[in-house]
Amino acid sequence: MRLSAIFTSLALPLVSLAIPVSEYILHARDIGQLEPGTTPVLSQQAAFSGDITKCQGYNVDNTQTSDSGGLLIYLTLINKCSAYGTDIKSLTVSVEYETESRLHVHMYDNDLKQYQVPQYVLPRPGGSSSCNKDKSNLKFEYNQDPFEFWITRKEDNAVLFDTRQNNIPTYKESTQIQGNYSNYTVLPSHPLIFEDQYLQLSSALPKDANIFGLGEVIASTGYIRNSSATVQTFWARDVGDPVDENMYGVHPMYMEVRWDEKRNKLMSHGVFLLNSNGMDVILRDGVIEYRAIGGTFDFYFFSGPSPNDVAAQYAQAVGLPQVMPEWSFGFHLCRWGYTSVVDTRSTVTRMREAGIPLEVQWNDIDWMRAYREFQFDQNYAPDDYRAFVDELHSMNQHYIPIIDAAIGYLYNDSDVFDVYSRGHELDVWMKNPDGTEYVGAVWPGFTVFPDWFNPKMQQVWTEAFYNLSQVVDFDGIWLDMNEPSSFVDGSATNSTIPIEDTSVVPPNYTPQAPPTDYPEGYFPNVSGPSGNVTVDGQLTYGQNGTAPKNTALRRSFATEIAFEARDSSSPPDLPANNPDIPYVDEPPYPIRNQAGRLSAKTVSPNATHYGGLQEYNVHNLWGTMEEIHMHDTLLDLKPGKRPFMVARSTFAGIGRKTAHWLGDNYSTFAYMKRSIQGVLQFNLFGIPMVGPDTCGFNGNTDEELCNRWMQLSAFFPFYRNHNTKLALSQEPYNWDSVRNASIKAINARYALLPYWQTLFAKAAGYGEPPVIPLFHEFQNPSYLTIDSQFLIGPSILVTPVLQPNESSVYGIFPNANGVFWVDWWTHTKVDNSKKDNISISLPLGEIGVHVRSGSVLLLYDQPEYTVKETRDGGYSIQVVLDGKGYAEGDAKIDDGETYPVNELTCLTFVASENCLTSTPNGNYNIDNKLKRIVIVGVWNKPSVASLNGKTIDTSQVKYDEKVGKVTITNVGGDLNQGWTLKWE
Ligand code: MIG
Repeated sequence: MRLSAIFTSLALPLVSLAIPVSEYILHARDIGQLEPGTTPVLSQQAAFSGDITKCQGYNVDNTQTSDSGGLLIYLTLINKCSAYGTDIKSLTVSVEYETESRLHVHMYDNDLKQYQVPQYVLPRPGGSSSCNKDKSNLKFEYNQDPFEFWITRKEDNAVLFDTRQNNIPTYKESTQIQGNYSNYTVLPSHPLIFEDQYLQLSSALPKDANIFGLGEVIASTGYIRNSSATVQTFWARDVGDPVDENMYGVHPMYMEVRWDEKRNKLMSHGVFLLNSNGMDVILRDGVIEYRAIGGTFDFYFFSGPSPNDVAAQYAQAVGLPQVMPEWSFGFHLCRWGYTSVVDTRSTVTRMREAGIPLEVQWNDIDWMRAYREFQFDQNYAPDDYRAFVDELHSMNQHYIPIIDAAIGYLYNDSDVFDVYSRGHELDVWMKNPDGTEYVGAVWPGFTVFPDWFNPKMQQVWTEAFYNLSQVVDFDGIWLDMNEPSSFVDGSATNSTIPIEDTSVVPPNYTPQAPPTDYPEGYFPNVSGPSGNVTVDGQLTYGQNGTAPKNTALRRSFATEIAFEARDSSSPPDLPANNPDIPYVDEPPYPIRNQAGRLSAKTVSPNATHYGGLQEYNVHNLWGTMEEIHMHDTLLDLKPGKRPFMVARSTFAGIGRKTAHWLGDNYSTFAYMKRSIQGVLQFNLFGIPMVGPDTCGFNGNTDEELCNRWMQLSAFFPFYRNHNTKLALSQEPYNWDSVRNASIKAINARYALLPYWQTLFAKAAGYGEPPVIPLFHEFQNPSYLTIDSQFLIGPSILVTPVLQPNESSVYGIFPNANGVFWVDWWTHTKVDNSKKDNISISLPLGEIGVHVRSGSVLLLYDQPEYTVKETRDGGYSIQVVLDGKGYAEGDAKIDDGETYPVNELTCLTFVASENCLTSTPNGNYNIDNKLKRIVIVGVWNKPSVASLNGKTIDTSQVKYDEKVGKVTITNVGGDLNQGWTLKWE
């Protein structure tokens, strides 16, 4: 490729390298190197070598033992290193055995200048007083000169993390990975480096290590990562679901899984680096290398050894996921482009007419006046809007509007925008380095950005939502654009450039024409636009002054509400450590942000927060801090009710407050498949309430893709169909086949709601992920790469068709220890006794859902239009006996809405020797009755069945000999009591 062509097409400033170029230099600003006469950026003029091979690391000076057997190790720099920043000469390594399975190793600067994530953002778990070195399953050992450490799992003597340079392979040549950045994969040596703007640490990995996590990412390899050629960057970024690039969220956590031949078992462990600064993590065969541009090395190690253990131990450390309101498991419908209340209401009506359950209707930014949130578009006039949301509630349905991160700026002196003005008055918007308000641009044009570190921010936020709630009684909130996204690079104004004189022009990214892309294999010139039911994009009323008067546009005195401070929330702790970063705009080590500069498409790292804290250090926390404030606001508005929000940018641990959707995917079969790896990834990250834009966001969908996807997503925790502006309508009523497929899948989903609630209660209680890959349950190394199927808990296996034009699919049906699977709908057994890889027939409109032998599931007996009606209809129990006639299961039942949960009842079910028992335990009173019991795997027709010793009338007992199924109807059982069912 000709270099000059690249240069002219790049909008990046051209820079040249002042630092000497050697083959080992990691410096990846190779673009611009050949352009003479340009001024290097400041950080490159500085005397940093860019050559890590000169660094020799640190010596141990001194150590101290703590009572719990932990350690403090004091380190001194061996030689001047100055690779990409100023060396920090004295470090402390604190080693704490926090629990038997968790070891905390924190390497920090003695001066405490480096940034550390506030407790408010991620409360530290701390240690259990009863844990000590001897009880721990992990062992920390180290060398003195230079300092190197390694961590062993005692149980199997496996070295899990190993910074000894002799054990880590070096790579003097780059390996080709996608993009122009292969220099990043040169790993010439592995010293510990700790500079103000560059921290580096490497650890040895097994060859071909099985790594999961390090997201948010859509990896080209699927859920499993490419451990021989990966550069994973952590810098929150607004970008439509790219492959192998940094994107919305930041979760510097991985799980590694090894096959233990002797034990015949998978041995897994987890590693979490708690650091909010920009970072690259490099994987090459035999090594993982961390490169952070600030902060400290605050590591947590989790001993596993089962994959579920690792996920649970991680969630216990960073925060257990919030238990979600039951209604949020219903079907959600959204799109960008519902132009009015009338338009939105007609969608709700059409869903009901089509008989497709709709639990939650959403609106995108269309509801806002000129995209300015908290003000209403003329076609969303307050009275109409209020009436519409009230209607939804009267039908037991729910409503969620979008809120963007950035707040519209005033256009001129006569402009009115209460929320901006109130925030200006209380001085809560982010600042330029000179103390003026930082002004970027998003949908409303120029915008400011909330400063979540400001102690008054919560008040401004809650007031704004209180006022909104007086019109729209929303049930949850959708938090978009919170990386935060800004469409211009830098601030449009500061103390020397008044906004009137700015040269910055806010771009308009609103799609002007319908997309022309369709799913793979769909040719519109042959087939025409499939399903030509389109939503009317024209204003239906409101022209020529006929619109209802929009009172919300008038200035109302911002309601000042004195909310009582709740115990659960405390104001953000101001940084103990507030470093003044010298090269804040262009750090000497340029992380591989695929947007380019750190400031690209977001707020500049030089913007400041309360107390002078620079965005450079906390960029990756922005979304999560918004979510923490939003959570408090939602609890203020509806005390005691489970908050529900769905957010785009997330940081480690925020599953304790929010759900997440997988962002702007594409209407393609490839992205449908990728939605599975996304759901698995966020289940590993402790944010289990997650799902994709079903039927696809960017581009047009088609009937076949939407049919398959509506069925697939029905088995993900968060189930929402969402679409971009102007793309072909994709509500499930648009095609008959999609309608039928959706109803079928939603009915199965609603029957399974008690099972979902049980899995989420366990996640909230101990951190076990609800949605898991096969290898979490079945110890088989060949299952590690499977991400075209997944499990819901231990008992439900989902096998979708992910290709166009196919009506059957091969799936893995694990058969270890005689396990078999029965079809959810027909109860027919899949014959997996000889092999586990089996083709099943799944014509359009069908998805593989199978129940594992040996399971007892508590279900809702009769799926209805809404979750409430479904719940009110009572329960049923489904048993699938294993080959020995045994099955077990449990259920956790609560009222589905109270926060925090204070009444919960657990039911334990055991089926054995022609007998099924239920044992309740807990304080929640279950009103709804048990209506039906289905037992699959009874191969002799029973002559008599009895409940608690009382014979059940034969008219209530049916037998199906084909699948060996006993069905008992009209049970009328009270689940608060223990009971025994017998059949003979
Ligand atoms: O820059 O609000 O991810 O779901 O429809 C696009 C419009 C802004 C991005 C979200 C998408 C939403 C869209 N938003």
